[in-house]
Amino acid sequence: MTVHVPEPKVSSQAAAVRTTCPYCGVGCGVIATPDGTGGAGIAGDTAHPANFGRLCSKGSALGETLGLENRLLHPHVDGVRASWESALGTVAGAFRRTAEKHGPDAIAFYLSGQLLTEDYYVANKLAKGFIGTPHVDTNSRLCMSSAVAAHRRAFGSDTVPGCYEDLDEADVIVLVGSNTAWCHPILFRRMVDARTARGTRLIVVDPRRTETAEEADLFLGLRPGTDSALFSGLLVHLDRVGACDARFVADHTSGYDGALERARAIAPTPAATAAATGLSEADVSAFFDLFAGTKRVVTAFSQGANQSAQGTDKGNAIINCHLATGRIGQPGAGPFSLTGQPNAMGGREVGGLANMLAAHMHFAPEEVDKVRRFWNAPNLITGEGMKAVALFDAIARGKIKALWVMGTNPLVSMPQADVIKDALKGLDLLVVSEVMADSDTASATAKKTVLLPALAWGEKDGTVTNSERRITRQRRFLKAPGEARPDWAVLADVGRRLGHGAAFGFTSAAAVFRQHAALSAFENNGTRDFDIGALADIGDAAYETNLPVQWPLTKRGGTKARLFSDGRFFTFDKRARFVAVQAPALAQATSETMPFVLNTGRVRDHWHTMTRTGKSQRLSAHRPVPFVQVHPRDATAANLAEGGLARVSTAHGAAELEVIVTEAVAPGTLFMPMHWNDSNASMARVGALVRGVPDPLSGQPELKATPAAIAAASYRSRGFLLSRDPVTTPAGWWWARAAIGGGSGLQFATREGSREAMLLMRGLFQGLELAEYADHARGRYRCAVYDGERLVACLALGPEAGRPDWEAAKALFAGAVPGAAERRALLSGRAATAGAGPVVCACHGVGLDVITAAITGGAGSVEAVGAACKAGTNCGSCIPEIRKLLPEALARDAA
Ligand SMILES: Nc1nc2c(c(=O)[nH]1)N[C@H]1C(S)=C(S)[C@@H](COP(=O)(O)OP(=O)(O)OC[C@H]3O[C@@H](n4cnc5c(=O)[nH]c(N)nc54)[C@H](O)[C@@H]3O)O[C@H]1N2
Ligand SMILES: Nc1nc2c(c(=O)[nH]1)N[C@H]1C(S)=C(S)[C@@H](COP(=O)(O)OP(=O)(O)OC[C@H]3O[C@@H](n4cnc5c(=O)[nH]c(N)nc54)[C@H](O)[C@@H]3O)O[C@H]1N2
Ligand code: SF4
Ligand SMILES: [Mo]
Repeated sequence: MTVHVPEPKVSSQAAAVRTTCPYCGVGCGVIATPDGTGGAGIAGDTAHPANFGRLCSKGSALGETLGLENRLLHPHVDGVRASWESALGTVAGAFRRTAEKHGPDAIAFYLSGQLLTEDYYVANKLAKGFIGTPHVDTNSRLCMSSAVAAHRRAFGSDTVPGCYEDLDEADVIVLVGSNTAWCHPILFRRMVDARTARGTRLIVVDPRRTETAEEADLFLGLRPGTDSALFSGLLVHLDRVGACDARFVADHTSGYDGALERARAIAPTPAATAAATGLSEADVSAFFDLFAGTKRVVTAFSQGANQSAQGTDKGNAIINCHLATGRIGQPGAGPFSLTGQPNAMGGREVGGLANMLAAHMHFAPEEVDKVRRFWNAPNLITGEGMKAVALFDAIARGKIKALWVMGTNPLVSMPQADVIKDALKGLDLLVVSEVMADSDTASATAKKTVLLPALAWGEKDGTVTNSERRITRQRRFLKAPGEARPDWAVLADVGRRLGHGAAFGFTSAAAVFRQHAALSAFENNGTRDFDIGALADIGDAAYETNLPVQWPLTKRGGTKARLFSDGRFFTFDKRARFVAVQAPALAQATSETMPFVLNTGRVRDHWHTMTRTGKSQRLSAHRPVPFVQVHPRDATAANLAEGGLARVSTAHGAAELEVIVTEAVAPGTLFMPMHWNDSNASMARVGALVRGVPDPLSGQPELKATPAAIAAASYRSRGFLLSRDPVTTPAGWWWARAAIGGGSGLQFATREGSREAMLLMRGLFQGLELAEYADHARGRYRCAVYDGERLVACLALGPEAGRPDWEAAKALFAGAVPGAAERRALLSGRAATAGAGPVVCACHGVGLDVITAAITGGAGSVEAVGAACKAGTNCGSCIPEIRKLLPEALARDAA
């Protein structure tokens, strides 16, 4: 059966379109104004309740990521371009054969919190109801499955009780394992505004002194993995000082005594809490007093809590303290799981995790029966499937024969990614739905490999749900490029090819959404938190215009900004549960050979595996190379210099990274970002290093604490090469590539010297004019390549330990046609004019040197710096970095 999916109208006029940012879970409203040539102007939507017009650096730079370079535009089978007909025929045929020969549970799906709800819904329905495999998991397993498990244990449902207004209305905000200033920047601005407006105090709990910590009133730099001890100590303290809400505890909860007894065993006193967490007793007491003495407390948590082998307990230890004080579902008070991906919540709503069925239903027989009847599903599964770590393990063991990966890049983001890379080779069928042709996972191969081109942000239509349960539309404002199609339509096509025409006859995203909404309300009657029944009959026109809305949104009850305000939860007796948590312990101890704890996470301007933010030169300027943060004490001991290269290794793999020596990390710990991958760095894939011991309850792997070793990596020369098109580096070089104005920028290190570099340039750019400066005795070589007047490449190489400064050369390269003085400057390596330094403010492209000059010139505050050089005046994501440069901060650091 063929179903005609009408092309939604895209006006060629520059009509502004309201849509949602495709990055983080804040879910900011964006107004995109297409320029008619494939690009678009981007602005914050002042009417959107998540951001009121603000965008962070990543959101602001969305316009720079719309280009079609490296896009996957056509289906491919085994590396050869194929028609949709033949590619989907291959997929459906292989699925059918696999199911016949090995059973349907030899087929697996690995999905993503970045899919739209409609994509996710169809994938879940196809797999769990019609193919009949329970093995559907998602990258959200790596992201917030511990928060989900903690919610379910405490509330009987996976409910985020609060809303963003709680952040505006809180008097204390505790951020646990959350680098909010960089990872949820617009929410962070709301928190900082609250501080200005009402004196809200910010407390940051993180083993690393992050940019968020820099802004905090109290920073608790605890030992990795010890959060449960901190919150156990807090529970004991709340009880002791009488800060608990005895009435709420008695009327609306159960399990208090057991949880308290366990907490007393873990951290009976502030002194014991200090000992268990490595904090000072004074800091512990200050935290306890602030929490106990303030009614309006929000505790927001993300990956430092979730990505832990005890992530579920960490979540419950936090929730326990809110239940004990009755601070839940009230204005300005509650536990708040900050979701990472734009549609982490939508994935939970459709049931995209392996331990869920659909629409917040699990596997109770009556739930299975409901979903079976609603879908009229012939092969509905009756129990949980394998969670990500176990799933990839089953692939390695040959239990799974066919895998469909959609909207995620597990060869970078999964722990033990090298093992997974090998495992995929053994699959009979690997299907990858991608927008980029060159992602690490799109480059993987199996016995049969099918690549399916997906529509990207700006090209597709659907909905996403943000951290506060707000459903917002992503709308299309660009034409579909090549043969790319929406993921939901491709999944439905496969469903039809497998003989399920009636169930997969969807002709629009709106039609999928209506069915999803109807299922949420199906025989619900208030038994399930997720109910958007009021949208089950939404017309196409209203789907175009009506949203954003917050769930629940029932036919009769309307919407609620906060849940549990009435003290009624979704357990059978309507009481919330206290949970007795385990004493903290790292999943894996360090050893003599692996003496460091390797922590991993994010930087301000890159998104995950960089397939999109990597296209933006603005975003690539902030942190152009992969790095490892090392404490000065450890750097000295291991002979590591700032800007030099180091090899970080674990039992699973290794990476070579630039060293940042900083007291932001504690002695004995290292921090490495998760973003770089095999297409933009020689050896910096985080997944290769990380062990990933799963939490026993949620299955979320520990990504923040792998035993590791570090040693200097020695190379003879360091340098950079700017070119219009990316240049392939010789084997054995260390390199990292970043987008720069007008081309591609390569930072490299090599065991070769200036002569070899000279030969390389002469070989690469034969027939063009090479202006060269060589001092082989000192190992220096500089070269600028011209095509007529136009600068087409530029290389600098020297023996320095640190990275040569490329800012001046980058500026000239972006200008394309340098004048005489500038040509000389390129060869001398000295800037023709005063340099700007490494970029701090991505929005206005303001460099470190400019900001320091403004401060030296008398600018004594963030505002004054902004007035002097514009830095920090747009999205504000760089304000913590600017504040660190102010005399006050420098004086504090020196003290
Ligand atoms: N710029 C940017 N923003 C993003 C993303 C991105 O890729 N780039 N991704 C989005 C996604 S999907 C997610 S999930 C979020 C993640 O947002 P965050 O959770 O804020 O980000 P991470 O950097 O992964 O980790 C947060 C912090 O946990 C700390 N941590 C490590 N171990 C512990 C511990 O034992 N206890 C405590 N308390 N803290 C610990 C780390 O030092 C780190 O600073 O960001 C979202 N926003
Ligand atoms: N060591 C370590 N590992 C981590 C983390 C960590 O902190 N440390 N964080 C974990 C977390 S929280 C997360 S969320 C994951 C994120 O990890 P991934 O999900 O692997 O990262 P992304 O780069 O966001 O991958 C999304 C992929 O989907 C593609 N894509 C974009 N839009 C579409 C679309 O519309 N359709 C399709 N089919 N494809 C699309 C992109 O090009 C990209 O390749 O990483 C996890 N891994
Ligand atoms: S905070 Fe930034 S990345 Fe997150 S949704 Fe808003 S603009 Fe996008
Ligand atoms: Mo995430």
